[in-house]
Amino acid sequence: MSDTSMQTLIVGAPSNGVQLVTLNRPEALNALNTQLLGELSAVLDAAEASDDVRAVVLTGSSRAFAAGADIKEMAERDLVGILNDPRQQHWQRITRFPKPVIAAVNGFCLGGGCELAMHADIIIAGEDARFGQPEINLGIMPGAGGTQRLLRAVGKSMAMQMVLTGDAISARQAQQSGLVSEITQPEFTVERALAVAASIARKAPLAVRLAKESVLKGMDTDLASGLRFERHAFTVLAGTADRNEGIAAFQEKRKPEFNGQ
Ligand code: DAK
Repeated sequence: MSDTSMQTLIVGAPSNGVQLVTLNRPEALNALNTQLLGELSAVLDAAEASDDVRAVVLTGSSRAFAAGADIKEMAERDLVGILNDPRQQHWQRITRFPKPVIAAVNGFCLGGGCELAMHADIIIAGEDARFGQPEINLGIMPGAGGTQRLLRAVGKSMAMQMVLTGDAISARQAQQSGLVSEITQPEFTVERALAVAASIARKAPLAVRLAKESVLKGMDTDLASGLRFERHAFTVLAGTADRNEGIAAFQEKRKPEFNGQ
């Protein structure tokens, strides 16, 4: 199967369990307009339903992962328009996606773009990437989870500095503060993200799903509740065929063949 072109995305055919999704609005540095978010939602709907997709890599261009929400579109929305904003639903869809998502970030990763990257489970960045929440310069503030996810990713002082000054940080600073897990040369960012995604795609899908859910649970609950969730998730996996297969394969000194059961 070949790549599918939507109007604002290029959607790769799943390969080795990994689907590559490329934001494609070069004229606006991949600014996230309603159409792009709607198309991304539709792609994630299909990816969730497909057994061929076990992980998603989300990327932009070498110049920009995404330079934020589309400011020109935002300018047309008044208070009522914001309350009824259809983009809220699309952000919810992205938040609820249960399979692993890896963001491969080069260039500008700003505002809603940085928030989108933070919806991913892992961020791999090119060394020229710039991460920022510049909304304050427009007289607004982050609205797609930036104040909360950035705080959890980089801690209070760095989050405050980024949100209150609007100044961007480098890929190196982002890695030092925990926002990014790996830095690559820009031309290898997508390749590296695909390799990490392929490694995850070879694991038992139910274990991956519950492990992702457990880590995310830990971001918004106390330790005791998080540990309780982990124990339940761990126990559920004891009833899966893939767990039996993983243990049998280890004992028989062969590679496991997981089938998501
Ligand atoms: N929106 C629309 N167009 C954009 C854009 C954006 N965010 N960023 C860049 N562009 C367009 C530029 O207008 C320009 O188009 P033309 O004017 O040529 O037609 C083209 O992309 C190239 O940009 P530049 O000419 O400006 O390129 P430079 O290299 O000189 O500068 C830059 C690159 C990234 C530094 C600059 O473009 C820039 O500062 N862009 C704006 C960055 C920004 O402020 N981002 C935050 C936007 S506010 C919410 C969810 C999300 C949000 C809010 C609510 N809810 C669910 C409630 C998010 C808000 C935001 O992200």
